[in-house]
Amino acid sequence: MYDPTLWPHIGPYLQAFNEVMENTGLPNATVSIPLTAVLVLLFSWILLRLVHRRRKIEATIERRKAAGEPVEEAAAEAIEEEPVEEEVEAEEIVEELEEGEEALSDEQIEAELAAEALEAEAEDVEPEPEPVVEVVPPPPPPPVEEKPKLSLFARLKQGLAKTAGGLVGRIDSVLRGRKIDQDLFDELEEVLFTADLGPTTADKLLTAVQDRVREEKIEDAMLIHDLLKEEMGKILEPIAKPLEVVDGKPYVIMVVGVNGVGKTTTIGKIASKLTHDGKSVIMGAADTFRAAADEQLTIWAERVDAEIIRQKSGADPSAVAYDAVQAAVNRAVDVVIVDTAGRLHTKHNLMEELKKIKRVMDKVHPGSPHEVLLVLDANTGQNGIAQAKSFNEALGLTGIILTKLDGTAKGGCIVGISDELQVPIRFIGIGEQIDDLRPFVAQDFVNALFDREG
Ligand SMILES: Nc1nc2c(ncn2[C@@H]2O[C@H](COP(=O)(O)OP(=O)(O)OP(=O)(O)O)[C@@H](O)[C@H]2O)c(=O)[nH]1
Ligand SMILES: [Mg+2]
Repeated sequence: MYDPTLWPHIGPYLQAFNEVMENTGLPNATVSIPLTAVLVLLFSWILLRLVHRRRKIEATIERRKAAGEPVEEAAAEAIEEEPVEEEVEAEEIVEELEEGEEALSDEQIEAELAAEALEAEAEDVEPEPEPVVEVVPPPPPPPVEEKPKLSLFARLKQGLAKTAGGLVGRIDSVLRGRKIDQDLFDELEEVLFTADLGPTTADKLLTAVQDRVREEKIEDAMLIHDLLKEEMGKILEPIAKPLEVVDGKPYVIMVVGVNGVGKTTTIGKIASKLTHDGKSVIMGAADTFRAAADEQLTIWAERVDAEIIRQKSGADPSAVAYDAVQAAVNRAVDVVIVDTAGRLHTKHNLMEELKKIKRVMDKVHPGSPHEVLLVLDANTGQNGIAQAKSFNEALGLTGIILTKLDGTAKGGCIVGISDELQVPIRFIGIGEQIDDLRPFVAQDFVNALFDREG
């Protein structure tokens, strides 16, 4: 109600206003005027904030475009800071600008794609990557695995899934309910020839099985499953020989293979085993070709407490190998492991480069390298046989390491490789972690390959 002592000067106007308000059922002027004023101030403040934020986002986007950086991050930055209503606005502004303004140049797009690829790669191996500040970040060793690991047998089985599914399943379906005759052997031959074993080994296996069926007068066709398993074990047994580092002062190991098979990771794993056994290790970063390859190896060296010898990117890999072996000789280091750039086994010049690296090592430390290890990706299947043959012809392999047997792979190819080349299998890689390298045990491998369960 109107109080004349409280509002002496504007009394008549307020009284009239009050009467109108009372008639409409709204609060009297003593309440409504301050309330209106507060509301007007509040709306003005929100409006000012929105305009201010919009300007800030536009300025950020302009700055990023000028620097050739992705504009989405500007929106993301803005969105992170903004309350929910403003997220929509930030996204709209980016869309408007992307649509309405002139497109980025090809160079800028290419630069962005390259940066994106590198970021994706970094995210792949590191769950919480640092903000990307380098143009070419090294692929770091994978983070320490937290989830419980499968048993070695389970991982082997998983790794052989493609071979086993294609081979053992088909063998059983050929054998089931059949009498042993030439037709059955013809069908078995077909199955073995199309498996990852390779034709020569398949032929050898079949002949051995036929001989035993005849000699042992076997009549139950299902027993052929066990015969094949035993014969495969016989092929693998002699070449299951783990790496033995003898006193070479230094003992020199050269690691080769095609791109991305796991050479550098495997070197890290081997070095870890060796330093754990109390051996001193020098790593030679002779992959001077791939950007940041030496950084990748450096991370492993730090992790396993090994020393690293490296030169600038693009340097002659033989020179790095020379330095590494020489340093190890001078300092009486136990083992040198030389990493090399991945290369296709069909590229003549690149294979010649490997021969040169090998020759140089022999010059510094006669008789070295003591081990030339070929790393093979188990997913390669039969192409692994071709790779192994080429690298063996060029370098004279002393051992093979079969990696990525933990994934769905085609590890059965190792039977063919072993049979045709007679090169020992030193290790199998069953994961990305530092301790995911195991000696190759022929019987475990065959059991996993022929396991019918699950
Ligand atoms: N699952 C699994 N991944 C592996 C294994 N060994 C290596 N890797 C992964 O394979 C990828 C390539 O490994 P690298 O060690 O960089 O391969 P590389 O042969 O040195 O590659 P280049 O030097 O580029 O030729 C990485 O992501 C490794 O973590 C393994 O046994 N199992
Ligand atoms: Mg490498």
